[in-house]
Amino acid sequence: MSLSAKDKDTVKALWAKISPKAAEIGNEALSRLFVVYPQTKTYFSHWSDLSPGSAPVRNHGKKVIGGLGLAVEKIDDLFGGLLTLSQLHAFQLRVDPANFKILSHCILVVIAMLFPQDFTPEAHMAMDKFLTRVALALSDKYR
Ligand code: HNI
Repeated sequence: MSLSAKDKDTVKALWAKISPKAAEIGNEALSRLFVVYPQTKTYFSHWSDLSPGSAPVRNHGKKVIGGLGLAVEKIDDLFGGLLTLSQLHAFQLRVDPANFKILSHCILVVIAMLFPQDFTPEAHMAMDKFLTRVALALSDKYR
């Protein structure tokens, strides 16, 4: 299931609209991840505070959305563009790839919540496909 030219255009247009709020999106998505799916907290047990909106949650939220911004830039070559991040998540962090789907879900929920007008069914589908491809690229180095 690759991204069509139209999917890519839709993702880029949505991203241009929402990326000014990257910090808020990241904070909301990670805050929800830890509350709704507390099993995901195991990877972050070295942090001082995992509660919604805490400093480490905000800080890391920015990084994750920055990673997504990179993915939008590299949308024509996600596997190459996300190689370093894939190696990090596979070899160092050893994040179970099932978690990518869970985080993607939280990101979609947050975009829908913050940008209801822009989150059309078409934008929803394109973003869902994009996040699925990003997860696949991030899992590429697992085996
Ligand atoms: Ni992820 C670090 C991007 C999903 C657990 N992650 C990062 C960094 C980026 C990033 C960027 C910082 C790298 C650096 O410092 O060089 N992560 C992404 C993206 C996704 C994602 C784009 C999916 C959309 N990461 C996940 C998921 C988990 C996860 C689903 C686990 C539930 N990531 C981590 C952990 C770190 C991390 C753990 C290190 C954090 C720290 O501070 O120790």
